[in-house]
Amino acid sequence: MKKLINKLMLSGFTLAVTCQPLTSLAKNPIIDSVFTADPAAIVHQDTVYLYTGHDEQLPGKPGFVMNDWLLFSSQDMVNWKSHGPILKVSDFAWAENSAWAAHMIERDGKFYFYTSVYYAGGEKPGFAIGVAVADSPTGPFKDARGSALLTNDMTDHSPIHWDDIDPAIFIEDNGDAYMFFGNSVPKYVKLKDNMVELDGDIKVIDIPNFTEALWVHKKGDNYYLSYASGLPETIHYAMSKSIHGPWEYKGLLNEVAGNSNTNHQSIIEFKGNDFFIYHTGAMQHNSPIGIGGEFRRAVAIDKLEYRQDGTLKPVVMTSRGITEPVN
Ligand code: FUB
Repeated sequence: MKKLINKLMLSGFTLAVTCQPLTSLAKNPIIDSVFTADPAAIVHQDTVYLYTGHDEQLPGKPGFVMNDWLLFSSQDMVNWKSHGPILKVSDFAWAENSAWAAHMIERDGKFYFYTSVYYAGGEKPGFAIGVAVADSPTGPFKDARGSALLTNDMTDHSPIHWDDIDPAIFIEDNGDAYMFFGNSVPKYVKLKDNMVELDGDIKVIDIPNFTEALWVHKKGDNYYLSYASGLPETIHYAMSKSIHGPWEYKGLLNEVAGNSNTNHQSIIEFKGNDFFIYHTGAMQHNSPIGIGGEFRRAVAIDKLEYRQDGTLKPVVMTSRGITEPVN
């Protein structure tokens, strides 16, 4: 018996050692060398480019400290390469602080990076949306306008100064581009073909209990509008047959993400697999950068599953993350 136990322990040990490279690379949060938040991913030439915010707050202190945006890439969703900061608030000469949620989209070989930043100028100081552009997903990025694309004085749906944040861009098959955005009141506006000017009125979207973090994606002929709701935030979604709605509320997509009041999703399909990318405050205390929290968030990835009728199953958040490389 003792011999058998020894043999089992030995084979278990051998297995653990053999599997280590795979399991140690696959985990949630996916990056533990820096705090990352507000994921926005794109797929370009068989590579996932994951843009994130960068939480720099000290443990136990309140408030977001966010000065730049980071980029990571992967060819298999398991191994991630860091490209470092790709843009900082000070690259927008008109912006003051707060590198909040951003979104990336490619059009005609150019890469447009839309961001939320605080702008003290104008008639109504508050959060604004800027846009930077590059010829490659890794940059170098530069302010595409030299001014904000959308400022707080351009909307009056809410009295708060952070109601124009969290841009999410969607380009229709016919080339029409739209920017979804907002906190408290969800809104969208058409963009000109040059992607750096608004084209028409800002419209309000009818979805229940909206807080922030809009994300639009399409699968087949269904449009999906996901968003953060309540506080602490859970992610919910609605579906439509048109980018203009009406949006039919479908329910909960992701529960409160551990130890974080905010939750912010990015949804991609990569090599035929669907992924839900989000952030949590669940960084372990013994990580190289210490414990996570509300202002020390970290990006995690789990699978996204569709039902036969096109509706989405609630995401199962895991600490193991994506364990099998996607090839
Ligand atoms: O990271 C700062 C803000 O918190 C983002 O803009 C929101 O989506 C929320 O995650």
